[in-house]
Amino acid sequence: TAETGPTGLSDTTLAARAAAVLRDNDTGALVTASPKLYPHMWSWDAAFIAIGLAYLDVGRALTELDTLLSAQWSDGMLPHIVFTDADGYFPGPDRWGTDAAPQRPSRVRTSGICQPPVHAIALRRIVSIARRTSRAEAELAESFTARAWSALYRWHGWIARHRVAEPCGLVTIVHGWESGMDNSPRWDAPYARVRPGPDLPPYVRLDTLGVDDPGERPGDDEYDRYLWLIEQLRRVRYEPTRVLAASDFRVGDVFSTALFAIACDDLAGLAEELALPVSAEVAELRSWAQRSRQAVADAADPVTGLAFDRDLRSGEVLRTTTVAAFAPLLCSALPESLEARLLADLVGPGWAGHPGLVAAVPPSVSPDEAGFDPRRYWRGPQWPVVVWLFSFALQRNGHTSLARRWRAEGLRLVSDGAFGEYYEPFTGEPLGSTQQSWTAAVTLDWLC
Ligand code: 9YW
Repeated sequence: TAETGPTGLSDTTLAARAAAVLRDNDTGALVTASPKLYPHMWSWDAAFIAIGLAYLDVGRALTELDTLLSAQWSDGMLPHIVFTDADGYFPGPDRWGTDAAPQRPSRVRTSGICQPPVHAIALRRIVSIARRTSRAEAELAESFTARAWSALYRWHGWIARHRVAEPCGLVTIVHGWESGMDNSPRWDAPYARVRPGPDLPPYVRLDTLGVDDPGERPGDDEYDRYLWLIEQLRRVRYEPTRVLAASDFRVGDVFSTALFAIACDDLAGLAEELALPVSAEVAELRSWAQRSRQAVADAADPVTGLAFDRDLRSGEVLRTTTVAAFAPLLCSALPESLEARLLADLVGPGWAGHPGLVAAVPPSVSPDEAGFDPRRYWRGPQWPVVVWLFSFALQRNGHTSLARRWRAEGLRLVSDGAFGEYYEPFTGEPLGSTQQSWTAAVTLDWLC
């Protein structure tokens, strides 16, 4: 189209550049999360990347999911990183020590934890993109779904069996990395209780070398804790029945719980659409969805609707407000009037409507919060992929004009064509990595 974004790039040029990012980061079987900083496959990135790829080539999108599924552990877990042979990222497979875990996949090396379960959401989106594209691509996507469905069901079953906390029903994470929001202030209190032991093996960080300013990344103290948790998990060989007790970090994550709810419904929905002979499994998925939605509702403040994580070691409700506290909006967990109030808060001056934002989309932390840091990772910057999740969910849940507005504002955020990992909210400067694959992928979804 002839439309142009704020920096003058036409939609067509922006889409072409986004496609080029995915092509340039493509190793053949997987698209790396970014060229320099993250030269491997990350689990939830792969799901978003597959959606973007579907606009270019449905078959290639399905390959992306296939690559991730071929790294599935025998117990059902989808690992958070599937390693390529590239150097340059720490902690690599040796530090994870997953070779000693009997459940690991035999042909690829992976990390030993997981990330938010957005894969069924992606697959359902890809099927619908394929149906709009051509009959041949629709058939390809549908037959892939029939083949891959049980692997995704096993992944969801692993979460339901090993990671749903009693009695609150929240999805449990044993490392901040499992939330995908590594150094979010959500995790400050639980991380304060993680005390790295003297036997933490020494290490050298590589992530700070890949960015212009180390201040855009988590601090060294935080990294010590991240590495200490890996040490604890590795010592129990990532055995799912032992990691909960082994980890000093055990938290019920509202955002992952909301995503699990919609992913369970999407996986069930796919089976129904394709009439797969899995009715007992579909009933289970619906009950996991229901349980998770209820857990998010229970975690919500009855007056504001904001939902809070829970530290499962101390029992404490973690009343730190970040963008994740709006999780009820993702999965329609709340009664209508409370949802309206929560939504008004998210579009209001504390969040997406904050005066001075370059793009009117929610930052990871409100600029009004004491610890807001506009440049540091999950502590303030805007993340296109999070904006995508909210605009996608709002669209589905009937808030179509707001969804359209956030799509337009999301495009404003990425309109410079750098495809930043995250953005400084008041200047629009891309931070962290550039040419970040999932940013390119959500851009394609917004444009196409
Ligand atoms: C790291 C790849 C990953 C994302 C995470 C994000 C970051 C990796 O990058 O973590 O080593 O810090 O926090 O959500 O999947 O894009």
